[in-house]
Amino acid sequence: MKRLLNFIDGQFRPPAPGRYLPNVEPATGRVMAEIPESGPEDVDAAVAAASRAFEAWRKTPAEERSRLLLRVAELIEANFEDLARLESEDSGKPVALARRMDVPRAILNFRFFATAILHAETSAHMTDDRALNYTLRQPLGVAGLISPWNLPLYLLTWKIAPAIAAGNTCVAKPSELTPMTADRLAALIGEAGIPPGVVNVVHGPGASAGRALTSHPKVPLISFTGGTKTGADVMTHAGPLFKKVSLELGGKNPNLVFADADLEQAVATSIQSSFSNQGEICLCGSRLFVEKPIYDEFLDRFLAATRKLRIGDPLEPATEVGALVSDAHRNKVEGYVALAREEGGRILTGGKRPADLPERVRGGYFLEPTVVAGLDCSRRVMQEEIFGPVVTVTPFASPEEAIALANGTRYGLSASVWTRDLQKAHRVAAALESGTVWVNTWLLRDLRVPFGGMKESGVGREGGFESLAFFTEAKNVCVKL
Ligand code: TXE
Repeated sequence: MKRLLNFIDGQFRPPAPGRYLPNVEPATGRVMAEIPESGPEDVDAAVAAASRAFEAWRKTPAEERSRLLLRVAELIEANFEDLARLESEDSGKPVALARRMDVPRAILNFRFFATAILHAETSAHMTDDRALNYTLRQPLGVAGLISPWNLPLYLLTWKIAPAIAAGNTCVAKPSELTPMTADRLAALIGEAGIPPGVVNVVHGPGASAGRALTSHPKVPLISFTGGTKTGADVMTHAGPLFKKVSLELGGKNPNLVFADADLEQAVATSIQSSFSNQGEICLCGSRLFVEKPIYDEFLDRFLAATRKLRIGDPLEPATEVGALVSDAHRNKVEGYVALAREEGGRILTGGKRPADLPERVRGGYFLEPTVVAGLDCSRRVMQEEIFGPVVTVTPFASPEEAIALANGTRYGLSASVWTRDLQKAHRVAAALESGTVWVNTWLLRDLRVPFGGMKESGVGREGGFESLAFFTEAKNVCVKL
């Protein structure tokens, strides 16, 4: 069986405690690899390597850093199929989705930041004829990068690429549930010629390896994507050390369908936004609100399309819904389905483990796409992030009511609005408490735009120059004239 190692100072090394954790393939329930159960000693070694590498890396010309990052993108492209398959096996997601989204985006992340640094500008402020101020943007040192299991390679590269493009070195801690593509990426980074110590990967549980990173005094910035509760723990440890912190957390995203929407498009895209990646995307629209005049028709079409989704072996190219990431996570999601019934909701479709799965995946963590109606918006099922293939549907009577319902949670990550009325679209978009609002679309991402959440969905923004700003320190130089 494959045994993963940490990647420290350009070499694969066993963890200091010598202990390993099983890594399970969610579609089968079988152990597919072992991963290091790293602790503070391993994080210390990685931070020391990253600190040593920093002085030379920060002085490496942008053109050279860019060339090396582009080389990583080429190598990911050359290993496209392997990475897509590995991501699917490791996370339970359909391989078709990994091919369409995860791997292309990993390539783009490296290309985007490799070229962005060639176009970076800085600002100057003249203080009348008395002084010239200019802003230096300098890397901070060792960046701590903690990523989740839902989009493993996609989100890890979204952090590594801007961090090192800006001249920092890093220690990355991928999710212990999905370590496989991070391990492969580490090898490709070495092969690309990125100097030893610039990128280090430490595997292991959040409570040991993750926390060792957030509380490490020599790691001045942390970029974290994961659950809101974990985000609070990151803040608790990073706060007293005054680290720069960026948190991308959970969502309970509203999807508002007005009566004048293009119904066919709204239904087709809402199926995607509800069930893509088994609902395990922080941007999934898990609360669907539909204006009363079209509620019945929308629901009929939406339920018919939900029932048609092909659930099965993630490695089959035609599969649209794969397995949830773990047994524990499926239990959590099933707990919410039971809670929906207790809270007075009606399960219109789904809610069960699928029957008749192919032989290979009978032991996997599958759950049918599930639609729940009839819940009051104050109920827990409508307030808490479920992060599975479960969507609620609720009718509304006016734009004001839709906005109030949409904003009525602790979260504020993203929202979708479906309408053909341009003015209404702009008005509603402005009123939504949400880091991103999509109008007549979902998950259309331009890497230049600011990305992040309001309220308990996060702190800070990444994306484009916002990422480069996060991964650098702005220094004002004031010269008297
Ligand atoms: O994620 P965790 P979990 C949500 C979703 C899910 C819930 C819990 O609702 O059901 O969070 O998921 C590392 N210090 N999202 O518990 O724990 C961990 O090892 C430092 C939303 O699986 O947040 C992993 O690398 N690090 C989300 C990363 O944090 C710690 C994606 C995320 O894991 C740590 C995932 C600690 N104390 C879950 N504890 C999104 N917004 O995309 C854990 N980690």
